[in-house]
Amino acid sequence: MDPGVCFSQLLLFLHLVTVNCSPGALLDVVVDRYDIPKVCPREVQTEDFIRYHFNGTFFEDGKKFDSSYDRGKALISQVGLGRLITGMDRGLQGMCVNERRRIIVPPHLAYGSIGTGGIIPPDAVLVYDVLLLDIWSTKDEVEIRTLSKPASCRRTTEASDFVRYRYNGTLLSGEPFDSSYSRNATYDTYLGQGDLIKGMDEGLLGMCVGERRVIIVPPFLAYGENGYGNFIPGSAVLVFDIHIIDFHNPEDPVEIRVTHKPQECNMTSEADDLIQYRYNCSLMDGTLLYTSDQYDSPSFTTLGANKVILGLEEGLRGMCVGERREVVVPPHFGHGENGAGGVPRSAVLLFELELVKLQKGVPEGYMFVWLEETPDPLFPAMDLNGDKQVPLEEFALFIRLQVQEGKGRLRPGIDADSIIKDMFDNQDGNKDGKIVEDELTVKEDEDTEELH
Ligand SMILES: [Ca+2]
Ligand SMILES: [Ca+2]
Repeated sequence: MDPGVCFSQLLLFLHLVTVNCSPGALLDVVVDRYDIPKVCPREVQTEDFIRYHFNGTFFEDGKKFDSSYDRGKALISQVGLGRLITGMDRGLQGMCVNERRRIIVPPHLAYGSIGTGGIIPPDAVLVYDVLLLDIWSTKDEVEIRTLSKPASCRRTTEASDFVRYRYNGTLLSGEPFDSSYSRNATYDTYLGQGDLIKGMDEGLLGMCVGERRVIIVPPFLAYGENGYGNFIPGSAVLVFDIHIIDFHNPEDPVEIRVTHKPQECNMTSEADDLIQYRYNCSLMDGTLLYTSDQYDSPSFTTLGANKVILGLEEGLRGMCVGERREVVVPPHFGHGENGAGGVPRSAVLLFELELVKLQKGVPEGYMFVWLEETPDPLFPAMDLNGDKQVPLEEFALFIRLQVQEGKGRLRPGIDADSIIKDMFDNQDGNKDGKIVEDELTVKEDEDTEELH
């Protein structure tokens, strides 16, 4: 016998010294919990399944008779029901995951006075050094521990939502098996449609955007007895540390929250208007993707001209100058499943908008519209000095008068002089620099839109 063992046990377990140094007299197992983790949320009980490593040696000479390390695989067993030798059924009770303990088993609680063929001699006292890796019971359910939850939560995840989250996946022992952080991309999936292991389909329900929780999944709701790949052993409990980045439902509309409405609001933006607006575009976790502040002046767009994503278009409509909004755009009204630029695939976007300027527009294809009845007949109205001809200068004066008096509107965002010149050229059929009544009549019939 190694006197060192006896000596150390003498120091640690004075009351056991006699039996330890005379193992033949052991009446029960002797358990030395020489490495207990600080946190032990669960202790082994009868009927629990465990996964563990062990080295088995003879007490007498310290020689090894078995080792899970040599087998290259941890052992799985159920405790307390006679599947193990009685000494182990007793000695494993109360053990924590990551605990290391030494269990000394007298022969009557091991292989008795007979031993086992060639491996364990008769009356052998056995020493098991055990490291517990995993523990679960058939009665276990998915366990959820909330780490942080945002103060406000518009709604929570439900089945059929599409959710994007980051996660660390570890075994109960803390050993990592997978992490979205290592891939620098979110994990994206539908919920409640069997795309995930059962435990995750359940554990991810009821979460807010930005929420963090730990989801502990027993093996029968995870990868079962077979495990998965090289990293998830058979019958392993899985621990997922989850951070929800965003989620949406394919049925979700664009969500508009007005955060500031000016007292005076008698004109709102609509299709064809030329608007100028400030924006911040962020992911739901607050990551700023784009902002109009990066440019010298706020952005311009013509509503209805298909210049911005559908969700932003919708969010910019019906605004008055000075109004501010928060607009949540699900990916089907944004950049879709493929993302774009800095926008990740299937990302929900949050726009903070402010309408800076609003110029009422004209329909697509028009340069000028009448806001009141078209003068009829038109030519005498245009011919301001009554000399039966309308040169460019007179035409321009006429059009500008209509705009000034609120009777007509030029297309915004384009130099007025060049629009008026275009309009004039369209009417001046023979290109002699003046419009006469006949030209206008003909043009009116075939190309009314230009002056209508
Ligand atoms: Ca004239
Ligand atoms: Ca002419």
